[in-house]
Amino acid sequence: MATLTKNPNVNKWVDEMIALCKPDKVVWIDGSKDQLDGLRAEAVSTGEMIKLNEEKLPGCLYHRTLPNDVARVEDRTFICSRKKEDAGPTNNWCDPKEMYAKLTPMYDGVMKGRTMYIIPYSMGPIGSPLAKVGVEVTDSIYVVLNMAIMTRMGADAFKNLGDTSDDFVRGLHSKADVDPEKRYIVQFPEDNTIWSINSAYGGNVLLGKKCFALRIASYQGKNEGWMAEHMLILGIEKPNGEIKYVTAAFPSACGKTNLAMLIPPEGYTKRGYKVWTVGDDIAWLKPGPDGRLYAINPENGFFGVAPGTNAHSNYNALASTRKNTIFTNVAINNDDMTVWWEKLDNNPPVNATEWKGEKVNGPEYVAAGNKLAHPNSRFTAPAENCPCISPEFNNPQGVPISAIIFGGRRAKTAPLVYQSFNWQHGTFVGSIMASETTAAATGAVGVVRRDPMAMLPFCGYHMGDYWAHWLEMGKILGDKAPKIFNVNWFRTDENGDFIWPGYGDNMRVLDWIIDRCEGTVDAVETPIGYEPKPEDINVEGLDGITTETIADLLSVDKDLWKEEAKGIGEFYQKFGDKLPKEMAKELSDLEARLSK
Ligand code: GTP
Ligand code: SPV
Ligand code: MN
Repeated sequence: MATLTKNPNVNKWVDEMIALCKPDKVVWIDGSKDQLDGLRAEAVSTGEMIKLNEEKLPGCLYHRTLPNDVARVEDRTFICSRKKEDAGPTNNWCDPKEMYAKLTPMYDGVMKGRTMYIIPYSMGPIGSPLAKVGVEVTDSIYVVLNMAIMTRMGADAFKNLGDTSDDFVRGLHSKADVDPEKRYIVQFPEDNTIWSINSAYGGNVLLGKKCFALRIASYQGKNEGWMAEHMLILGIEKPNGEIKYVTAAFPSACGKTNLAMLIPPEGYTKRGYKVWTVGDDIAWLKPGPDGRLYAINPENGFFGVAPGTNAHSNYNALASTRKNTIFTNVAINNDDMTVWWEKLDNNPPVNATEWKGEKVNGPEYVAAGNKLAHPNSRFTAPAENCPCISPEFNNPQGVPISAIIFGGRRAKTAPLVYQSFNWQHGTFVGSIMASETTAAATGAVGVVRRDPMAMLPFCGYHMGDYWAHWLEMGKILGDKAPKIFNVNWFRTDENGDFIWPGYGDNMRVLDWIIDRCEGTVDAVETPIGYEPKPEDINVEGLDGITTETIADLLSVDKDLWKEEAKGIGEFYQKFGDKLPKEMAKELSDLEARLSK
């Protein structure tokens, strides 16, 4: 099949990949409806995908991955910079020559008997000065159909690249035998190259997402003066019609999709507040012509966590999944070919197929303590389906950011919300983030670990250099820099239950954050930062949450924080002389304030 571009750099690289993988057939993905319909039909005919109820879930497909292939694999993810110190202490590293030598034989002939799909795509709106082009070759129709939702995919992406540029990210993916022992997710930042093999799941194989838009892009951003971050982007429309945009970085499965699509409590909607979603997972940020920081969402869809999503917790996410969506590893209701997952409602289907493919009686299966859907089961939904998608979603210039919010799952230490003293202190606040691990990556769940800026698994270079880049960006932005905050929706009581209601009620915290950005509300200075006066968090209409509860949620336990500071000191030691001196100073200042 003829190439879709005259660009010799693309064609040469594609020829090399064909020569390496030796597919029986090569298909260039032009993005046309006919072509995608054909691929959907093919995937359904081979059983790779299952067609869902056309009346209830029009255009929706189901896919099940192997039980050993259900999440990102951090221990098999590598940053192969030429120098080890450029990958830093938080990444797995291997010499690129060695890694190419190890993987090349694994790709040699891997697509014999298979078709190679060549996927051109744009991360960011086509034509945006912030957008970047990628090409992914893959032997998986599932990848093609997901990329069709998650990116601006097809021939148009090449328009953005032009006929001569070499500035595209080369992504090679083969599911191979889906052998977990031979699974590798490898970034070569200096080569604009990603090689992924032996997985067929989400973040491991949709190479535009974590591999490109975070790992490679964070490295590009450092060199080119911008930032690639694991952040949602949302707009808060106020009663006067003005919209303020904020970004928020929370670790995987810690609430980005939920916050990005929140529906404010009734007291707010009645007054005319509304939230608009620009992005739910990744933000690319760059100073604009007016000196403010602007953000685009490089993605075109949502790869969201299914369990926990329901009409009450996240109405807009659920609505986004009602057509043209791919469901991965949820349960099927065989009576009507619809989907189910934990907490969708209280009625697991009787005639169910659980996520591994076994037919079970849903209520009995759940009562026995099993899960019908995998905890990291996901939906891939087009952004245009989202009822609250921002009118600025496709704005090539992005949206101006007023506040950056960090947060994670902390049962005790972190208060509901606090504001950093300034950008440098805010960078420190991001760097000391810690959170309980979730099902989004393989490994133990619920263990507290440091996850700076929610980028631990996604920073494509030395984390010390990354913090230095943050500090540098702060200097460039000066007094136009967004204000930096930290939130925690996950403090628990003595029974281990969450105290804060979360979800839509998080609007009450955003409200204070916006007021702080506008300078219309006072704050209390604490050793860790500025906190609200408890009475400045609106609790109107909340059941069982009073200003006293807020005071409790805002309490800072100095002894716990002294322990925390010790832990931060130990963590910082890993970075050696790459730790910016500003960060060491912020830590000693914190310690001094705690001892006062
Ligand atoms: P990734 O897509 O993995 O990057 O995750 P994410 O940050 O977008 O996470 P998501 O919004 O999908 O939330 C994951 C889990 O956190 C779900 O089980 C939610 O129900 C839960 N969650 C989200 N927001 C809140 C909240 O405000 N309070 C509580 N208690 N749980 C929440
Ligand atoms: C995450 O794990 O942060 C995700 C899902 O957003 S994945 O695309 O699999 O990385
Ligand atoms: Mn994510």
